[in-house]
Amino acid sequence: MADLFSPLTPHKQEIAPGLTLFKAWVNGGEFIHTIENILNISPLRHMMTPMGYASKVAMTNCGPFGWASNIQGYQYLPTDPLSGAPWPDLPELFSKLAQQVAAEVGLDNFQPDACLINKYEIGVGMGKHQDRDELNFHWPIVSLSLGLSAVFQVSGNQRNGKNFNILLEDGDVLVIHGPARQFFHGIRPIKADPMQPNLHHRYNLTFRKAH
Ligand code: MD6
Ligand code: FE
Repeated sequence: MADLFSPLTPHKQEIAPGLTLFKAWVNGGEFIHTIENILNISPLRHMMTPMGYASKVAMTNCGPFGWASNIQGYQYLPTDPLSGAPWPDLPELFSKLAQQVAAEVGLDNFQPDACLINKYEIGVGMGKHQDRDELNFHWPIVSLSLGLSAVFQVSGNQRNGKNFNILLEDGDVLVIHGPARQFFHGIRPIKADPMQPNLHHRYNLTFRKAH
């Protein structure tokens, strides 16, 4: 009950139907060690896009499937193309968080089988896209932000629709499901934070059910 009056009490905001933000939901620091263990097995890399250039965001995966991009397109793969070995295991810390947050929006038994790890350096953003490589859009995408803040721009069902900006800060979790599941969204180039000059990047983890 001591938490009741704490300004740090986590909170939940429904931004639009199917788009729910959980502010300061986790202690970001608790995730960093686990991420570093994954990166030691499947390092971050700049994947080729179908447009023929290397993505500015560095990416890797953990879990039974990993999202991969190459000149031919996007797909979920059971193995890391760099090593030929399975992607690192999905840590229980990750699957528990994803399942708990999905349950908060009324989706019970969400069992993610893929976690895409994105790393952004200062000045790097991500273009507008939809996430539509998963088999069943009933399942949400649960997204965790760590480190530097980002502006997440969402424009509904149209790539060029009116943008709505959502600030994603360290420890925030965003869930996209239902009528928002295929909304177009992107990330504005990440800015340095003068209050945290030793912070040089942002991680985003997205928990998905690929198959
Ligand atoms: C990012 N996130 O936050 C990129 N996609 O760096 C996404 O592209 C995303 O946060 C689907 C659902 C939630 C997301
Ligand atoms: Fe996305």
